[in-house]
Amino acid sequence: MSQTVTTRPFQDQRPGTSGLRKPVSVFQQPHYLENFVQALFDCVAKDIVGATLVLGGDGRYHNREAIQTILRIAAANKVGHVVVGRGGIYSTPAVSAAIRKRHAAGGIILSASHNPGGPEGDFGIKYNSRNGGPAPESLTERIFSRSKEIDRYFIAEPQHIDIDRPGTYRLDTLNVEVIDPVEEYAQFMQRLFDFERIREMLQEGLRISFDAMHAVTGPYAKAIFEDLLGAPQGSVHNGIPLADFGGGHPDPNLTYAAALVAQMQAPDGPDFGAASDGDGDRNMILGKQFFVTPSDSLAVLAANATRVPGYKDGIVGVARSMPTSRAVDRVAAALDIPCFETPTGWKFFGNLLDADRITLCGEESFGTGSNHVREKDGLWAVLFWLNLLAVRKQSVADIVREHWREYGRDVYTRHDYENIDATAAHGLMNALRDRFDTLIGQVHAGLSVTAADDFAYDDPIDGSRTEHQGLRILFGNEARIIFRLSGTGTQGATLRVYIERQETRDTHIDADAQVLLRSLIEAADTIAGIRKHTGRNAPDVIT
Ligand code: VG1
Ligand code: CO
Repeated sequence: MSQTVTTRPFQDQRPGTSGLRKPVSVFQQPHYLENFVQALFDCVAKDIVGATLVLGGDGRYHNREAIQTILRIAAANKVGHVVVGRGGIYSTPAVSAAIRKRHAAGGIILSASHNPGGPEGDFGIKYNSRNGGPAPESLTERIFSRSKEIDRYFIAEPQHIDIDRPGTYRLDTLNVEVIDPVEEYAQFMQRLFDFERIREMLQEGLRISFDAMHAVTGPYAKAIFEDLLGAPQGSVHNGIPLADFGGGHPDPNLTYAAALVAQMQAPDGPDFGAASDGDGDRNMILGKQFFVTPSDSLAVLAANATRVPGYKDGIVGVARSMPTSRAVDRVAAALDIPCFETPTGWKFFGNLLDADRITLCGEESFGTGSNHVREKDGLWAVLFWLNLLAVRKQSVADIVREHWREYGRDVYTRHDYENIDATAAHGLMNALRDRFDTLIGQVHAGLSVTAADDFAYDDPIDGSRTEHQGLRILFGNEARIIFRLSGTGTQGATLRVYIERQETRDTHIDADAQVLLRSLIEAADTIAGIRKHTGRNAPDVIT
C-alpha cells in the first residue's frame, strides 16, 4: 500500500558539480529528501517504471535512513527492482559498473564524497543514468525545476528492509535485492589488470600502504589488496567505513591524508602509497618520498596504457577537465590521438566515453578513470599504477621523472581558500572578469598575458553549451592561472586557484612545485586581489 503525501517545495535543491549536497540537518527536514527523490522520479518516470535501479552510498551518517525512505518511494513509483549494496554501502564506481552490467535504468548514490560526515557534516544524493554516469546538466536542471513546484510525493507504508543481509526482499510490488558489491567489483578489476603479476611483485617484497580514510573503499581494498593480491594484513589503513569517517575529512590530498603522507616520507616507508575519498572515486598516488600530481598521473597512465591488459590495444583519445594540467595533451599529441578539454565535473566526460571518442580521462582533483565505467574510479587508478610498477620494475618517482624528461613537466599546484564569504568570492570573480581587457599584454612573473576568458564548453556530441566554468588567464602556451568557485561545498564559498607552468629546462625539472611557481602564485594575487577580497593571507589546502 502506498500513500500520496502533500508537500511544499524547497527552493534550494539545485544539484552542483556532483549532485545535491547539503548539511545533514537540511536533509533531515521533513519531506526534504522525499521531495527531491520524487522530483527525480517525476523527471525519469518513463525510464524507471518496472525497471531496475541500483542504490547505495558511502556509509555516511543518515545513509541507512535515506535508503529505507528511497526504497519506499521507489516502490510507490512502481520501480520494478532495486539492487542495494550490503549495509547500504556501495562505492560510486561500483554503482556505475553495476548499472552497466545489469542494464539498469539508473542508480542513486548517497554521498557528499570528500565532504566531512557525521551529524554535523554533509549529506548528498546523486542520480546516475542508464550509461552508469552522472546525470547530465539538462536532466539535473529539470529535476531542479521540478523540485521548485512539487506538491506531492508517493511513498509506501513504512516497512523495514534488512539491508545488512544479502537476499531478496519484497516491498509491495518492488523487488529489493541486497548484494555484496565487493566481489563483483573485484572480479571486474581482474579483467582489466594483471593480478598475477602484481601478486608476484608484492611477494618479492614491494611494500604498499592504502588509506581508506574510514570511507567506502575499506572493504574493497581489503578484498583486493590483502586477500586477492596477498599484501600483508595491515597494508590497508582505516579500512572500516564509519558514519563520521572517524572524524576526518575523507579527501585524499596532501592536507587531509597527512598520516599516509608522513608514512611515505619516512626513509624506511613503503614503496607505494595511495588513498581514496568518501565514495571511492578519487585516488592519490604516492611513491617513496614522492607525490604524483593527479594531472601527471593521468598523463603517465595514458602514455603507458598499452602495458596493462585492459588497454593493450591502445587508447582512442583522452580528455581532461579544463583546470587539469596540460601534461596529458602532450601525450595525446605524441600518440596522435585527440585530447578534449571539458568543464569540471565527471558528467562532462559521459558523452565522449559513450561515443567512443576517448578511453581515458581525468581531473586535477584526484580523479582518474576510463571507459570501463562512467565515473572516476579510485581503486582502478591504484591498480593501474601497481600494474605499471610490476611491468616496468621502476619506482614511482623514476617513472614520473622519466615521463618529465620525455614530455617536459607541467609544474602544477592548486590553492584552495575554503569557506570564504560568498559575496566576497563572487565579488572577486566579477571584478576579475570586468578587467579582462586591461589584462591582455600585462607582464606578470616575467610572462605576458595573451588571453583572458570565461571558459565555455560546446559538447561535440550533443551540441549543448555550458558557460561560466572558470576564469582563465593565459600566458601563451607557457603558463596558465585559473580561478574557479567550487560547486560541491555547502558552506560559504570555496575559491580554487589553479596555477601551471610548463618546464622544459632539465635542471629545474625535479624541483618543488611551490618553489618553481612562486612568482606565478604571487601574480595570481596581484591579478585577482585574493587577499584583498577574501581577507585571507594563505590558502587552506595546497596540492
Ligand atoms: C570538485 C572537483 C571536481 C570533481 C567534484 C566531484 O568539484 O574540483 O573536479 O569532479 O569535486 O568530485 P568543485 O566544484 O568543488 O571544484 V567528488 O569525488 O566530490 O564526487
Ligand atoms: Co568522490
